Amino acid sequence: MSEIVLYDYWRSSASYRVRIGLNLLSIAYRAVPVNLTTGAHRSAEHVARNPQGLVPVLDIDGRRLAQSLAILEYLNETRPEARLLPNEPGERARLRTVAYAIAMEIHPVCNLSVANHAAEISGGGEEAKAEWMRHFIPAGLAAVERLLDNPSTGRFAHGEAPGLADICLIPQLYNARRWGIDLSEMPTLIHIDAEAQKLDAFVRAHPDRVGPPA
Ligand SMILES: N[C@@H](CCC(=O)N[C@@H](CS)C(=O)NCC(=O)O)C(=O)O
Repeated sequence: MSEIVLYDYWRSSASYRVRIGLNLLSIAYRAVPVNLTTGAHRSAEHVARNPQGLVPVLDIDGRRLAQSLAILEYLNETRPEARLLPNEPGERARLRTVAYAIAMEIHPVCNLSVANHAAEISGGGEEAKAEWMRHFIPAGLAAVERLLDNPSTGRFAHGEAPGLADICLIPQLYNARRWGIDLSEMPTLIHIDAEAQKLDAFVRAHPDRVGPPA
């Protein structure tokens, strides 16, 4: 079997998602850091891996995959033991709604390259960037809190075991805290975060555990 290699960056939310997914499925991998702060993701070497110049990229099963949700769905579909989404179609759609609300709505708007550009063209510098984050992240997460107000939500977004929605949520909460966003009005999100932090798969994927590139 070919070696599984994850090209990632410690503070990248999308990479953090894939680290959690791999850990939950007990898939061992070698991490290769791509330093976003030095522009390594725009190097010819990395653009050859992913024409978008983004992390994560995963080499697995003789394939090279990008886009965290595509990677997670691939793992879910190819590993028989994987239960990242429930079987019932309505519940699957509900959990995908939560995952997409984070990964396709909050995250792209608050990607550092987007926020940096907004700060640059507004001339507002670091304060404009922080204001941008404080504008978009709480509104997005407040909607996720309401989406999770559902009888099927338990310790996690779907019952007692973590899945795709939680994998997207936990890195977004880490990111929100980095920007000093007040989550106190979001008890369900705080509760799920606390439950996730009890699990080794989430603890080992945490940016503080991974640390910056040497
Ligand atoms: N939708 C992509 C997002 C990937 C992404 O935006 N990655 C960020 C780090 S979280 C990145 O590589 N940023 C570099 C840049 O924006 O130049 C995914 O889910 O994989």
